[in-house]
Amino acid sequence: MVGQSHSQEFSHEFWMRRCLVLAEQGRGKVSPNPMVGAVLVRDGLVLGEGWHDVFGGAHAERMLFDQLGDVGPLSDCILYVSLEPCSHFGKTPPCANLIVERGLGTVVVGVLDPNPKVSGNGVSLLREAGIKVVVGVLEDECRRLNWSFWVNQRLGRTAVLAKWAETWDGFIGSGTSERVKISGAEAGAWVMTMRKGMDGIVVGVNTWNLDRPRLNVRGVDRANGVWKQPVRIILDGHGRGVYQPEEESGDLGPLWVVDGHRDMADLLRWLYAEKGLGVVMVEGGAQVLSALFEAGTVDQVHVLRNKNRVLGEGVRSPKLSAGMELRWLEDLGDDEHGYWERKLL
Ligand code: AOF
Ligand code: ZN
Repeated sequence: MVGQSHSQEFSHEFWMRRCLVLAEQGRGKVSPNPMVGAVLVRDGLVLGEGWHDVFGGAHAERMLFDQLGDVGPLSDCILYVSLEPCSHFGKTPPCANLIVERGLGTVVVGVLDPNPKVSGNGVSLLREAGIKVVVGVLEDECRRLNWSFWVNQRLGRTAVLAKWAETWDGFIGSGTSERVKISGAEAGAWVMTMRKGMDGIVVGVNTWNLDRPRLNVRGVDRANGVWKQPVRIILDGHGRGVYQPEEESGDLGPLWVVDGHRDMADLLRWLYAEKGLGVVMVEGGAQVLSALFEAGTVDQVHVLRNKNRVLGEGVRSPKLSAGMELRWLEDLGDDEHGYWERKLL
C-alpha cells in the first residue's frame, strides 16, 4: 500500500515536470499572463499536451483538448496542469468548465492560481462536478516558474529582476566618463538569454548616455512563435538623455523615456496596470538600483562578479534590501554568477 502511493507520488511529479517543460514554450510570449503546461495521461501513456503560447490566446488546457484526437471517454485519464485551471471568463472561456465537459476522472494541479478571480474557485468547480483533484505537486517549482506573475497578482506591480556586473572588489563602474567593460563573454551570452524572457529592460539616464547600450536581444534563438523585443525604458527625470534617431531595424524594442524621479513602487504599479508589463530587468546604474532596493521593490538579483578585474576605487555595487536570500553561486567563464531572490510570495 505504502509502496503504491509512493510510486503514484513519483509519477505525479514526473508528469508535472513535463508540464513545466511545456510551459517554457510560452516564455517571453504570454506575460503578464503565466506560463502554463498541461499533459493528458492514460495508463502511463501521453494522449495529449498543451501550453499557453500567446498572450490573449488559448490556455494550456484548451490547446491540449483542441489538438486531441478521438481517444474515447476521459474518465480513466489524469490531466496534469502546472497552474490551477481558470474559472473566470477572461479573454478566453474558463478551462475548468472545459475539463468538466470533457468528463475527466482526475486532475492534478501544480499550484493554486494567485489571481483572485480564480484562486481556489477553479478547483472547487472541478470537485463539485465529481472530479478527483490533487493540488500541490512540485508546488514551489510551479510557483517559481511564474514568480513575476505572483508579484503582479499579489503586489499589483511589474516584477523586477536586477542585474549588474561588478569587479572582484565590488565596483560596478569607474565613476568617471570612462566606460569600463567588466564581465566576460559567457556572462554576456547569459544576459541575452535572460533578456529574452523580459517585457522591458530598464536603465538610468547616466548608464544610457555613458554605455549607449542597445538593450535588445541578440544572438539567441527567437524562432519560436510570436515574440517581441523587450521595451527599452530609460529613467530620465530631467531630459538629460541623448536620444539619436535610430534605424528602424526592427531589432530594437520601443524606446520609452520615463520620469525616474517618481516613487519607484508607484512607477512599477503604473508599468503593470497601465502598460501591461509583467517583468522587467534593471541593468543599472547604481542610482536606479539603489532607489529600487530602498523601495523594497527588487524581486530577484543576478550579479556577475568578474574574477580577473579589480578597480580599487569607483562606484560601489548597490546594497541588497533585507530579506533577499542567496540561492546559488556558479562559475560562468571569467565571472562568478550569484543569484538572490526574495521569499516566494
Ligand atoms: C489556465 N490555463 O494556460 C493560463 C491561465 O485573459 P485570459 O482569459 O487569458 O486569462 C488570464 C488569466 O487566466 C490569468 O491571470 C491566470 O489567472 C489564468 N491563466 N489559466 O487555466 C492557462 N494561462
Ligand atoms: Zn484557463
